[in-house]
Amino acid sequence: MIAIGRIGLILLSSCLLPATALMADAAASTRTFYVDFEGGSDDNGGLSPQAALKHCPGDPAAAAKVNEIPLQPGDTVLFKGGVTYRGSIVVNSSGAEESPITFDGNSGRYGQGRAVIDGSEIVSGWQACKSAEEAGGNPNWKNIYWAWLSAPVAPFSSNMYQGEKMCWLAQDPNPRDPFYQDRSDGHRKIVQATANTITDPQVFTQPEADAWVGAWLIVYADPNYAYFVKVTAYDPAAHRVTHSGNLTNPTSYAVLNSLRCLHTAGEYVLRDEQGRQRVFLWPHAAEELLKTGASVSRRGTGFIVAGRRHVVIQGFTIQKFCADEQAAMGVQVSKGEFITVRDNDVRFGNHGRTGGVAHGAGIGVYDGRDVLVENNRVCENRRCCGILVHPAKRCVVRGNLVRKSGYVGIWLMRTAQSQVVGNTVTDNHGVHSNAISIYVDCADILIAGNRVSHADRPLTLQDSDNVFVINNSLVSDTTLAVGLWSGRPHRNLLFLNNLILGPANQGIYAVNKVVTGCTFENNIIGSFFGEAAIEGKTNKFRNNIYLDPRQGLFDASEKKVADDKDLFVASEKEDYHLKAGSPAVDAGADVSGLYPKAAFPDYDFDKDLDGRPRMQGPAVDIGPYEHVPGK
Ligand SMILES: [Ca+2]
Ligand SMILES: [Ca+2]
Repeated sequence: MIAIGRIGLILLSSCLLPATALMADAAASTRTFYVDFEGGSDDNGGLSPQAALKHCPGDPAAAAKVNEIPLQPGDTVLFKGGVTYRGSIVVNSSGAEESPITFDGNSGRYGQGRAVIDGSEIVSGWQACKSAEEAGGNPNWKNIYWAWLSAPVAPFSSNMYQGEKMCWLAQDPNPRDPFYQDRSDGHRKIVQATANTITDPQVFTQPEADAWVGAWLIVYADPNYAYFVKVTAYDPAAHRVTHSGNLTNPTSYAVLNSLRCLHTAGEYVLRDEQGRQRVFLWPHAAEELLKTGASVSRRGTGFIVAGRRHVVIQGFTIQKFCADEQAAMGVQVSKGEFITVRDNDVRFGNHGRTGGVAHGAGIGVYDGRDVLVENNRVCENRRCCGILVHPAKRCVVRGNLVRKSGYVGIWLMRTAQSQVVGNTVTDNHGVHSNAISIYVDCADILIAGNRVSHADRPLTLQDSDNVFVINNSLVSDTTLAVGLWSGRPHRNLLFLNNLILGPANQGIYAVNKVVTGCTFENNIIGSFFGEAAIEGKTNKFRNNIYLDPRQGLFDASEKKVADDKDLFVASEKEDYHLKAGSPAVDAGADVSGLYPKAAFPDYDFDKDLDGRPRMQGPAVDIGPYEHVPGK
């Protein structure tokens, strides 16, 4: 029998038995509660599909008697598949060793497909604009529809969607990719500004004193950050707006949330009128809007697991969480122990805060112990991290797909004895967004078997010790592949069998002057570069291949390969497997003695990135993929 307590994460994360087997063992003495948000009622007992509850125990919107149901170790709360549950769930009980409390959104035995936990509410009652005047003079008025909101939402947490199609606060100039609305691409350069004004005779030309009431600005200013500020006054004669910020060295800006910015399908504007709020939208599809409405986010977090132990959350779609001035979270674990978050789709979140640099996350672990975040798909969360762990001990982030996050894909801070393994992180191009970051006093971290592509800065490390980077493909399409940031010295970093490559042969960028006690072996690296070259004496270099012909070699076992076509099957198609005859084949050393097997006994180090046995042919290859002889 699997043991999840003192033996801890070693067995938990090895996942020898699925959770259903755990539940089956305990089933005789435990219960299944059925939740059907569409067909259930809080007057029911919940213990059969016919007597399903509407709300889950722990939802603040549930009837008092539902929230008084004490969930017990071994209980399962089964949500009806295919049903959209509009609510937030605060897990209010703990399971026990071998008997977790399980929240299940896709058991296959109740409803069809996944249950959806949704942070939004539908806005209906849409009407077509009947004149330009009704649309604030907008020449596109024939495409614009409007509706009253039942309660106000803040512009940056409104997070409007038409079904699965994202809408965004109207912006001028139009953002290049509205998902990354806070990027400065296409912003206007600031010519004249103070800490709280912008003067622009090209843009602020309207004679009406109320021309920019309700508008917001995204302003880039020191320290290289996007600030969201509200327009508070407008002086037509001076072509100047005053805003709520107090900014140093503003460099570029965009205007938002004005009908003057509404130029394209997907954009919307929120206006306060007569004590109510009206939304104007140029819909993706007008017929669909009139039939099914659009959604705005009303809740900030899907599942909150605070101070609980032995809880499993699995099989859900968790979407559209965003609230005013809150860090958005699909799943938030705080002060939780022995928590598993598995096989969920966490998507369409957005971050509601306008100030500060704190961001939300699809899945956030705060002060967690023995937490497993496994096989989730965390996708399209704006201004959010994919998976944020800060701080934690024995946290395993494994097998997740993290795609299109607005901020860092997977971020560990103040975390120890933890793993980031077997994840795919891609399409990660937000402001200051690295794909995987290990920062602020992390220690004993395994980064292995991850595939990062189409990302700014696939891996960045700062102020952390004993970080083991093994068998990863870390490819950037924009910039450096690995950043060793400044701070205290980097100590005992181990890089084995990685591909570390950015455009123009960028590789590992070292800001820090002191990188010491580190080992780089069997890697394919674009080059080392940066403000402080890593030096060869206090670090060990063996059997690395560099693609930059200017790269100096640290050790006689290393080589330069000027053309990546000699190494890979088809790098132009992003196929970085080694081709037959590649100088990387059988050119590595056996580094198995360096693997941190004692610290991570459940990880199989003897496989390459494809899961094949590491040793093929007479010797180990360089890079993450072992070439199969004869192929
Ligand atoms: Ca626009
Ligand atoms: Ca080989």
